[in-house]
Amino acid sequence: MRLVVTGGAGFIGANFVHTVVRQHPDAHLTVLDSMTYAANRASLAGLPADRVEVVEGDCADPVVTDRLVARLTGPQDAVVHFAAESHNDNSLATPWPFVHSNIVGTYAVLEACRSHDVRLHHVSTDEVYGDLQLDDPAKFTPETAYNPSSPYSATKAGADMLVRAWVRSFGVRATLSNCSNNYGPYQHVEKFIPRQITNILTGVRPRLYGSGANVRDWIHVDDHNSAVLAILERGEPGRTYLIGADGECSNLEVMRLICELMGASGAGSDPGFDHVTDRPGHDLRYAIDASATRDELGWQPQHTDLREGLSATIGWYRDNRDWWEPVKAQVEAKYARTEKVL
Ligand code: NAD
Ligand code: TDX
Repeated sequence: MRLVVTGGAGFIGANFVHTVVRQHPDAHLTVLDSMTYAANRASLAGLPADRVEVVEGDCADPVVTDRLVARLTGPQDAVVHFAAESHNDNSLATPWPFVHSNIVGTYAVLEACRSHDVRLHHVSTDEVYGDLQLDDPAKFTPETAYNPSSPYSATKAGADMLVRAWVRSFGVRATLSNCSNNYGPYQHVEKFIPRQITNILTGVRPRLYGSGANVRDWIHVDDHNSAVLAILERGEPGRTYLIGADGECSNLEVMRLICELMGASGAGSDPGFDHVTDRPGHDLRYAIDASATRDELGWQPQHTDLREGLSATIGWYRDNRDWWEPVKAQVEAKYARTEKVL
């Protein structure tokens, strides 16, 4: 099996590459990554060079993408498309890279798969569905109407629409998945959970947007990737699969848990963290109904205890300071330009 993994030097893509190398001794992977600020070559360190090839290139560049996709000629070969600009806060400051990578990039990947009749799995997000009220009994399903809020989620929604159109109009053999918030090793320190862990490790107070009432549906990255593998193996081209692990938690609850696990809960009336300026247009709640994916593919998440998953993730950031320390100060300086303690 040969796979082209776009965005394979980012958080979820790198974890995917490690998982495939471990679980599929027959697999050869080509990582296509433009090595933006979000990529880290160290995330792919130690992998066997004869099984993992790393190509630095833009998936929106039709020449490079077509050249790599053309090599996928076997029945199990596929493109797994993780590459994207992925951070909502950045999309509010500078939307263009999101349009380029998420929409133009997906277009180029689709055209290459169409030209060479190659199977594609497109990795997307629950954010395309917009947000839910806190007391809404409904969760997102594959039938929920798209209603994206931010430039990030709008460009992911646009990419999903391109994939669906290429399936219907050109018969491209593509599956889609929309997953909830991931956490785990190798996640960039700009994101909520690693930001708070590394703040505590560097003596900076953790930062909670607004009141912290917003709810995210957390899933361990390994569970996301096991679902992607199940879709590659057993998914039906043309179908959309929702991936989630029933991990709904408010940001305030996650923050308190991180502080407790790291012995940084503050004292007296001080909770140990600061409430800061809220994100403009901040989505209130995401929640995934993954029952169809579970029933049809026989997939089950394995890491459903958030306390356990967070403890292991904290341990990873403690043990891998070399991986995140070089970019930490720069990320905090960027946040400090707009963030005010409430
Ligand atoms: P990330 O930002 O950590 O990694 C993205 C990677 O894509 C980086 O290595 C970056 O260099 C690369 N990239 C960006 N533009 C590129 C381009 N034009 N050409 C080639 N490479 C490019 O993101 P992530 O959190 O690993 O997310 C991966 C995918 O999963 C994205 O499509 C994202 O929308 C989706 N997703 C993420 C989450 C989450 O919680 N992180 C949840 C659901 C879905
Ligand atoms: O310092 C922070 N404080 C805080 O309260 C940061 C960085 C975030 N937050 C809040 C905002 C969100 O409600 O925490 C929540 C999670 O924030 P992010 O980690 O930025 O994730 P989110 O915006 O929910 O999007 C993530 O999940 C869906 C990924 O970044 C997306 O790529 C994915 O599609």
